Amino acid sequence: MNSYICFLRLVSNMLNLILFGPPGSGKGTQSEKIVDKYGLVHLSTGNLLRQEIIDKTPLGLEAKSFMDKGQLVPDEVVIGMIDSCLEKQQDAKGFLFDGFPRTVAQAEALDRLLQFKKTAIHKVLALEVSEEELVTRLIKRGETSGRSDDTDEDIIRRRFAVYKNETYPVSNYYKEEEKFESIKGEGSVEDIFNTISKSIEKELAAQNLTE
Ligand code: B4P
Repeated sequence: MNSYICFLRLVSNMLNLILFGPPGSGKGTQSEKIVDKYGLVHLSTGNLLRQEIIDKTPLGLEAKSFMDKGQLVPDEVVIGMIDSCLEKQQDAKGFLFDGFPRTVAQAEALDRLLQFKKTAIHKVLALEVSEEELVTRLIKRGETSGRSDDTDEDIIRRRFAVYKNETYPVSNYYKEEEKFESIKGEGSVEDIFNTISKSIEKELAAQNLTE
């Protein structure tokens, strides 16, 4: 199916996806390609928080103290941020949530926010990558990104511990709703994107959003 047809079909119905996975699993990398092909609105809490830091807002200053230590930013801060983004995007054909939800409380809040818009999450695509590969990727990104949370291996390892304790349980939340799908996140960016595209197109077909 070509992306133009996909885009047109989405006008009459929303498609809401979550890209899930540990730090450095390629969520940001794959998100760019997904929103480009399917015309979804990209909501990355990591990007939104980094922009708040650049703008030196009070929210950004609060967030920075957590992010620099490899911790999660408090739920109420992140949920409030997503709420106001959803409000501003009344005409969206659908959303791609990247790096959100990261706790079960965030997942529950997202369900409530989408219910308010008379829609829901349709699919959670989870990128699976080994921890050693993740560390290698993040240290490499740290050499050029200037991100303070990528340069120190201890902080990177702390982010994985936070992922296991606080974020991994979110996968069970969506498994119970039968919305969860694992995607092999190692290999070339293009091959991973092809697998993701196949899964999205299956979902579009299931929703009768195909030709
Ligand atoms: P995020 O911005 O979400 O970033 P991330 O998890 O570190 O990385 P991502 O998975 O997007 O990886 P990328 O594509 O860049 O979070 C940063 C911080 O913000 C969190 O630690 C937390 O403090 C805070 N935060 C964000 N959301 C929050 C929330 N909801 N609640 C609370 N706190 C929150 O890829 C990584 C690297 O790998 C790149 O260099 C890329 O080029 C490379 N790469 C990608 N795909 C590859 C492939 N197939 N092969 C080889 N390398 C690849």
